Amino acid sequence: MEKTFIMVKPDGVQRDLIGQIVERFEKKGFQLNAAKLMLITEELAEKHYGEHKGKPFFNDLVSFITSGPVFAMVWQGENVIASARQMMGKTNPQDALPGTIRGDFGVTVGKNIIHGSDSPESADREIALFFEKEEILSYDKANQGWLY
Ligand code: RTP
Ligand code: MG
Repeated sequence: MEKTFIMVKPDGVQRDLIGQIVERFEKKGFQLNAAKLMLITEELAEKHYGEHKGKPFFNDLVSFITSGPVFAMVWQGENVIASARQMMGKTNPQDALPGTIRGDFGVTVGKNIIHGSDSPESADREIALFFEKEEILSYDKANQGWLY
């Protein structure tokens, strides 16, 4: 089953949006496979955002993403990578539609609340950067006898 890496960025954590963001993915119907509150080291930030090295916003991006706790997650489901990107909205919250996470909660491009992998290759790479294999749990949601 397709998996993606989703992260509530430091601004989303500071603004107490973890619960609402998790709820949107749960209500959509995706399955949470892994989650942790953590600090990103500079080394991890530079690996995670390696594709942006050399761009004018790179240093600000690294200092922002390492500035406080993030909430890192793995979610799974059919087409979850593209679907999550739609739920997040455009990179710049000014362009993100109402109803999307960035459209509803964000204002500036540098503080846009949430990260989500942009392709299957990015998802594999990012999940491996943030989680050990044993931390990722897929499970059967079939009735196990205690749902009434
Ligand atoms: P992300 O990787 O954080 O999920 O965001 P994204 O795919 O929508 O956007 P991306 O192009 O990968 O950019 C990574 C993050 O860099 C910041 N950014 N600032 N013009 C700017 O000042 C600018 N452009 C990008 C954003 O915070 C973006 O999320
Ligand atoms: Mg990106």
